[in-house]
Amino acid sequence: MSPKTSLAALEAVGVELHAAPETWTALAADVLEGLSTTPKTLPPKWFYDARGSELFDAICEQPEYYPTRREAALLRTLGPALAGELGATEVIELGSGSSTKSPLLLDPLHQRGTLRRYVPVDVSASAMEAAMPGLAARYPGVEITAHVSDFTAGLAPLRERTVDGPRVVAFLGSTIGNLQPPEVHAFFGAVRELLAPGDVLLLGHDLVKSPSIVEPAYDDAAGVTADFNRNVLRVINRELQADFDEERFTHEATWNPMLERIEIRLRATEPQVVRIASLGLEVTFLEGESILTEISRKFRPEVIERSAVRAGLALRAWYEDADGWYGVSLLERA
Ligand code: SAH
Ligand code: AVI
Repeated sequence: MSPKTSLAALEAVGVELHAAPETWTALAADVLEGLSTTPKTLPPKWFYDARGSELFDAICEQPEYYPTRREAALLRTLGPALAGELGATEVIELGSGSSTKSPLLLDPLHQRGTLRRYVPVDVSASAMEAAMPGLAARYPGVEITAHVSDFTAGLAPLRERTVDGPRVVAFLGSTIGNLQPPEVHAFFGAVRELLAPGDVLLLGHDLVKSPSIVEPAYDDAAGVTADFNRNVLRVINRELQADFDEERFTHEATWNPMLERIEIRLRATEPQVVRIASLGLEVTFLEGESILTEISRKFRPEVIERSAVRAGLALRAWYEDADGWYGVSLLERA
């Protein structure tokens, strides 16, 4: 699973690349573990090959998928004040994807003349490759160091500082909602190690609201989210020589009121046996049996604050939109 991103292409636009791309072995281990247990699960990071990253961008355009528009609106309002308050010289963005909202933070920092370095981090080499030339042209003189890596696998390579001044670690899009609580704890702990006094974590989080709004956001009428969900089967077919028939799995997005999260599944329409040749594995599905492919947690302020405090972070500021659909917070090292 080597990234298609070519070092030469990125270097040509002045971007330094650090690649610890996802390996075949990591996918094999996750598939073996996730499909050999009941209930079956797969980690959501495997959605994001080139097609998956494009499908995610298409999800963001769907009328039902409000989080992107809501977060962008908040950042558009907050960006200039945040830039003034933080005066950041460096922005590390975790799960940056195609960096569409990044300019809402980077532009005001650049205009104030403080921005020196931008460090996007994402497992999707293709999203990185597509986004970087535009950003390099937009911010002349700003050092861009792209990391193709898993942000849950430790952030030690990001600790080193090459520019003086305040650092912002941005984690946007409510990607935090795709992490289980123990993963959030580990993630916050790792981010804490990146922060010195004066630095902040800028976190975007979707908030708890009526399932009548949340469920359609994950089951759009055009079927883009369904296609995104099935993409993980295409990734496994390609990388592990499997024979999943995506037509025999339906997309499902249901609100879990106890855990306040959307649960995204692929449900077998009929009994079937899937062969994963590279693993020498046969996976049996009963009719109606599902794979949990993603959770998308929705948050209350106290849940964010409690998780942060447990990991040695403190909530410095909380912002949300007028009807409380989406929030952005600033966290710092306690
Ligand atoms: N921040 C962007 C993209 C969100 S989509 C936005 O707000 O629109 C989630 C992004 O996180 C995708 O680009 C995906 O490739 C990346 N991602 C998911 N799991 C990851 C992981 N474990 N490590 C690094 N990147 C990950
Ligand atoms: C990336 N992440 C925050 C998205 C979400 O809303 O949980 C992924 C997604 N899955 C389906 N639609 C969007």
